[in-house]
Amino acid sequence: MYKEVVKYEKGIVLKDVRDFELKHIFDCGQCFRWNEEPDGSYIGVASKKAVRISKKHEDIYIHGGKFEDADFWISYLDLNRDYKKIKEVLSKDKILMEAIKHGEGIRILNQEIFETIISFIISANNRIPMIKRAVENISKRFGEEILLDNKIYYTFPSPEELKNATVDDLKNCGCGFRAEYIVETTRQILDGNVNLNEIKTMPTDKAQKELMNLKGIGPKVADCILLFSMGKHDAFPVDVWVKRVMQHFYLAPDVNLAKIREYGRNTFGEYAGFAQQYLFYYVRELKGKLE
Ligand code: 8HG
Repeated sequence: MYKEVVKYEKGIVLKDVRDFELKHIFDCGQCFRWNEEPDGSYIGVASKKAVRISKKHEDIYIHGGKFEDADFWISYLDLNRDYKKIKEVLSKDKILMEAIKHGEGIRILNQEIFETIISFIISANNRIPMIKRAVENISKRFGEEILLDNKIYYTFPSPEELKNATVDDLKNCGCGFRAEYIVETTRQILDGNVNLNEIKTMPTDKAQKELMNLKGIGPKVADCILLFSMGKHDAFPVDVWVKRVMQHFYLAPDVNLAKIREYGRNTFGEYAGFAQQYLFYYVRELKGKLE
């Protein structure tokens, strides 16, 4: 929800945006290419565009953003969605009410599919700073240079650009044992034996199964891809953090991942993905305090 887009000398402004906090959006775990600057703005690269985003009152400044890309940013930042309504519905649950207080400005970004696939393959058994480093290294090595304020940034490579990357190259980027999965998955996508655009149109459970035909993609990584790049807001990715919070507040301690996923999807329905994100951000803050 935004009122209008206007130009200013350095980019564009999206006026009167509600339910939007930079820190909540860019540091809630859904993305790996946004970094906070000393003044509280965030610089990032999305779909071959480098920008610096800041917020003043209710206005979002996209420094380096082109007017003709306004629709891209509105979609990327999910500004056409009414998060007030989502939060009202989810706040009926007491735990979520707390989680939402903590991350009230979260929005689920609409990210590029291939980048999200590779990033979440790297996320398996990994920590966020290490994931960010590996994704950055891959971009430096295989992406294209772009400039913002005379500084060089790098786009995330397309499948074609990543085609010639070897297992050793990717290990050197910090991907570890996941390097082989990335080489194989890139090949599978280029061969066309997995059609990502078709998967995007499938219902969530079927789409999850299809994505799991790609090397290095299990149920949880698939759910992240569905939620963060395919608009499947009923996906409920269960990693160790979400598992912990669900077992602590909602379920028995011995319930397995598949059951937690099912419970999350049944309880939160079309908003399961949003619920998951508020919980993920909240529980990482609570950390050791749960046990
Ligand atoms: O946004 C995320 N949701 C969930 N459920 N898991 C995530 C997100 N982001 C993210 O990095 N992870 C996973 O959490 C990847 C990795 O296994 C771990 C990092 O702490």
